[in-house]
Amino acid sequence: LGSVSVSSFMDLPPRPELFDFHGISMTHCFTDNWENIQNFQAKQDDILIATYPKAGTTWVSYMLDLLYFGQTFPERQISTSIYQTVPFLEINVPFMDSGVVLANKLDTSPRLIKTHFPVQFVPKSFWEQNCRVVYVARNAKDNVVSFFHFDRMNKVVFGSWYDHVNGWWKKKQTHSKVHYMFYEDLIEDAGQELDKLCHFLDMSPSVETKTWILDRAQFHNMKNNTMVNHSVVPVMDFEISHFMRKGKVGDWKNHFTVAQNEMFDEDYKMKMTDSTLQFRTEI
Ligand code: PPS
Repeated sequence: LGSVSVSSFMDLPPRPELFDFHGISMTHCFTDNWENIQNFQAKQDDILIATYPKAGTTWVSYMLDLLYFGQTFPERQISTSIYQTVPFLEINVPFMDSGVVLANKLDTSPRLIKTHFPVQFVPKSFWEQNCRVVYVARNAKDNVVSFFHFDRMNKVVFGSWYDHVNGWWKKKQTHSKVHYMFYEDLIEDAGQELDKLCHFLDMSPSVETKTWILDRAQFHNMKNNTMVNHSVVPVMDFEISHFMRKGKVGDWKNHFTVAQNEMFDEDYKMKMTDSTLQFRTEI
């Protein structure tokens, strides 16, 4: 990735078309490598970071990377981008190694692997190996705003937010190794969320280490860190929008009109009738 210059924007293919893939709207970048993805061999200690796009994937991925490797491989933090340290399993685009290739190249233990797949698309070896999964969810209003801005510079789709957050929520009820987190909780008290994460992972880092992780993973520090701020990705035009854009709860209020908000609430209520999931749209 690092070798691709921004000037190669001009050579990039047009934005991919959406199509129905097993009932989910997808683009070919995430389905072309389907067989290799489905045959991916997970290892017992792999950690899968699963999210609907724009819910806090990079934030939690980076926290996990710092937690496991921040102290032991400090050079990794300054020389290796998050695409390599936490490969995006289903990605398959011409200008870089596929997510499967990158994940298979990882020689760390554990391997940290990112996916945006709805739960039913996850390769079965992750369940067979009883891997830990960290799922991050974000309230629909802020998620859609973040998605909207990202979509102005790139395209990423993984079907309905409703199906995604509820599908993974259901999985959590039957699979003890799914840790379900909320973006809003992270914003409110990242320290507490890190403690819960450590408990789930059976880790007990020192107070100093946790303070260090929390500092490195603050929004403004990540925004200025080229290894995690996605500035090396040639398909993202930061003149249009930034990847580390605002990092807030409640930005939807700057985007939704009163009428849109009412319509949204009505539709939300209908779609979430059967769900026990509770989100906060402000804190
Ligand atoms: S992606 O493309 O799906 O992997 O994007 P993802 O990382 O899931 O989500 C990007 C949004 O997360 C915000 N973000 C953060 N917020 C607060 N603190 C920290 N440290 C942080 N890191 C990433 C990022 O700014 C995007 O949200 P918006 O609302 O667009 O700012």
